[in-house]
Amino acid sequence: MPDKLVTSVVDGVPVEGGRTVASYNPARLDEVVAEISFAEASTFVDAAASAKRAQAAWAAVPPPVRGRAIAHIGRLVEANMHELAQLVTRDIGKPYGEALGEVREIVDTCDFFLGEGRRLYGQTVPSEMPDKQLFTFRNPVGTAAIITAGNFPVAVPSWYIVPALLCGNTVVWKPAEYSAAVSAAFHEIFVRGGGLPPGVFNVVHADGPATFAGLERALADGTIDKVGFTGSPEVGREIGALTGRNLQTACLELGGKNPLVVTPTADLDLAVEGALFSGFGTAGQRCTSLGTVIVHESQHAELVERFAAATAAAAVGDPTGDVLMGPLLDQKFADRYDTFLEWIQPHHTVYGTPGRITAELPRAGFQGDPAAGLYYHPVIVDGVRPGDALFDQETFGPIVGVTTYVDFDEAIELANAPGYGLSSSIYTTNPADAFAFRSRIGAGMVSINNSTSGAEAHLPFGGNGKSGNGSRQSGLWVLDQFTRWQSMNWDYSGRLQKAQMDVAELVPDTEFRLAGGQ
Ligand code: UN1
Repeated sequence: MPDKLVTSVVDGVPVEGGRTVASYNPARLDEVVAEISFAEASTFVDAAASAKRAQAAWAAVPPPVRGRAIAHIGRLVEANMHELAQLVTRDIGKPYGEALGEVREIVDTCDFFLGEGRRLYGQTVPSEMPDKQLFTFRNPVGTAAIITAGNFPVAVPSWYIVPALLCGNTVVWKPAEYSAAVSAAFHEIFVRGGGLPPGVFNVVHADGPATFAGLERALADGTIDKVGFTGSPEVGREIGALTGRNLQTACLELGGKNPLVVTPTADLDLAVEGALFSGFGTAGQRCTSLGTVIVHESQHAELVERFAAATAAAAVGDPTGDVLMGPLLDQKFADRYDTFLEWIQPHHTVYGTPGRITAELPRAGFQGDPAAGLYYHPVIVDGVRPGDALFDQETFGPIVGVTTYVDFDEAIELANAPGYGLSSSIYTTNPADAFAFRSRIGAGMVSINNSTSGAEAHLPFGGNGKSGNGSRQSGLWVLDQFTRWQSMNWDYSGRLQKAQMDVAELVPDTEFRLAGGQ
């Protein structure tokens, strides 16, 4: 039985919605993790209004005090680390070791931003006129609507919510429908740990259409000033269009078709390890997951043989155990993944069994009961080329393509061809290749001799092309999402000094020349 009904929380008060839906453990489909009360669009509108009302008082709390609130949140997350990680595993089937890493990512984010409360630096800038000083200040944007996916149900929300709060914004968070139980726990820890006043951090559980309708109204009302969204490029475009019509720029973190290039000088064992983790860790459901291995033709046969052997030997099964891969996140993702498997074509060579792990299609060494959950076989599809859907489009799930190249230019062309630009990787022992790859790849993130996934929480995270609109999360760079620069000038000369007009100039001697030969 689920512990409790998960509801939205607006202005510190639980709000039930119009319908209740059960959320299941994808590793044990007979286990209901929580009953979720889904809100109407009007609840989102109310939450935005509540955030708006609370914002001025929150912005008036000195930033170092807000930094202390973030410190306390980080401590409370740490004190609840195992319980929260267990809940991540129950809610979305993420293997426990990875779930623990995900919870640590919240703590890392708090550790970084608690200090930012004592910085949030502005600048003093010299004026072109005497007795006048110029300054810059970072101001909060106002209210932020944060809409997140469920594959990282707590780490990615923390990338938005921690800096948003630290910078003096108030928040309306709309988590993924299928990760509502762990989202509710995250919300409670944040509100309690931070001692956050009502309205500072609201959570709304709603489906996509209700969220979109609510967001549209809140933007028109002027109660939402900033939108952060992590999800698909299709929804990202909609959010981008909606915010653009309201003269806002959203922070958009969308999907990826992340390449991993294996050069002739690569350490193949390392490359295989990286491909295995980034291809099949989180069952291939990270936006940073490996899309296509692009291997030099001289290494192709050896790489594919070792990668296929490593994949066949990988631990798959119950995510409470020590496995590389658990189930897919939710039935919705399993259904969509089935359609990606239809993209396999006769000219492809497939390693592994495309489809669900069942008694008829068993997997040797499976840990647990495959019939209990949404378990799929990891598959490698060799011979993908531009023009194949499998090469061109993101396939959220445990499927990795392989293609070959002849010269370095071709490797770069193939790596950039799908038009995403989130993460990328190259395996090489030649520094010239590493730097050439870095400068020519379109991705926002580049790994050298490391997998495409597993970014650290204080480096800029974000993509280009179909992967986003150039916004960056994490570290100092996300401050530009949640603050606006304000400039101030202060003239204490006692007279009106007009910029560009009352500027004293020194008189340069442009005619002077050194006498030759002296
Ligand atoms: C995502 O899948 O949306 O870099 C984020 C990584 C993780 C975050 C992934 N730290 O793979």
